[in-house]
Amino acid sequence: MTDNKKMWEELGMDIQTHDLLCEALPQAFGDVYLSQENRPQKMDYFNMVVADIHGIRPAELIEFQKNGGKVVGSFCIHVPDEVVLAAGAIATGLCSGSQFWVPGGEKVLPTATCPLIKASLGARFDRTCPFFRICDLFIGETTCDGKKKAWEILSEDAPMHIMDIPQMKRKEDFVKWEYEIKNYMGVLEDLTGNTITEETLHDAILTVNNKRKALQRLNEFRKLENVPISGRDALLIHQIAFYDDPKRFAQMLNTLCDELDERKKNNVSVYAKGTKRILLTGTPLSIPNWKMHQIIETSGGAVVCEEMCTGVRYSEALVDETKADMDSMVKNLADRYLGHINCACFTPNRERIDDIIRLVKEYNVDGIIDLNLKFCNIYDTEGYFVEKAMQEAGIPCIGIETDYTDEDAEQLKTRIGAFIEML
Ligand code: BJ8
Repeated sequence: MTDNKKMWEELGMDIQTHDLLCEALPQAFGDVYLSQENRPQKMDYFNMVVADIHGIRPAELIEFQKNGGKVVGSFCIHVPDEVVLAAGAIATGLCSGSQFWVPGGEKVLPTATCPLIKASLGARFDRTCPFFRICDLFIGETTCDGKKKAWEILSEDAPMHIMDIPQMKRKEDFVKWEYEIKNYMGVLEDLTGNTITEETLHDAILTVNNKRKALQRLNEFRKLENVPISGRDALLIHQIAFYDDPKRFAQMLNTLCDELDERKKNNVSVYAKGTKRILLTGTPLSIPNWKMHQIIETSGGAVVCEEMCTGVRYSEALVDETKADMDSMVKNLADRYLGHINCACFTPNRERIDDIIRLVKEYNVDGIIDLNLKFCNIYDTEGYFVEKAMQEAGIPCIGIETDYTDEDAEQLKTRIGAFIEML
């Protein structure tokens, strides 16, 4: 801890305020995670990462920078990590999931902005998150209006590059996204002084694919009748995927999956028989936002799948692994990063609805919770189609809107408990 303090001071953080966060996190983690019964032993690694989330990984990033390395932070799964790795830099996620940072964001943003955006800006402006101090470059994207405008404010304080994501998926939009990726590659080459080669890009594609394959392997276990790992633990792993070293992460997750294989052989389940299987869809759940999973899983439900960016939207599709010339590999990246992410920022976005229906079958889901972060207009509006399609398909579905506070926890418990009861 003393070493961490020194590091945080050197990063120019507001130590006093940050201490308040450090005090609150272990309690929250204990309540949601350590209170679970029969957790896989190999969750130890992920527990350790969270226990020292502002210590271990930031220290690694700083060490990397001391040797001339650059760290690039991003806020959206449309931004391809592969090109960051190919340029010899480290990519890290930056989306913030704690109410702790929201008031700081509200100093510069309208209150009617989603908590994810407010928390992200608050973490930077309040100087209470080491990741937001460390990054050499911040990558924004033009997905939703809230983010677009927030990046302009963030750029007053932080070095930013913005990727202009198309809002449709026509042929010309893919061409445009290829252009954006190439442009991004140039920015990274300038930042790092390294040239992205066919070799480094191909290696990076394999590295990120391997991380996604490990997540896919994890999610396969969640399709079983006897689910050997809780939704809470699976969520935590997906959240850590955005921060951790990708090779180490894949290795540690595969080790956990070996343990889950054993559990599968022995028909071990972390849930009692008859627990209702829930699919969560909607806006992302950034670390440490564990609220919904905690409520569902202490109200007679099991979260078996997240159709979310902190879920299968991140892990399902792979980039074509064929080693090819630069243009072809960039095209493959564009295909994956535009074609296979069904964010509500697209119009139309029928593929997301199709995905939900497919996932319901694959994960043998009893009911769907369509989750919206307060003030996220695009997901809220798209909820119309989600609920309509589920009604047509005869799949029970409930729409929930919430934020990062605990103020509505009791009310949510009542609503979710009643929903699960009627499944
Ligand atoms: S690909 S979901 S990570 S944009 S919740 S900030 S949309 S107002 S986070 Fe997202 Fe990329 Fe889409 Fe995924 Fe805006 Fe909505 Fe807030 Fe959101």
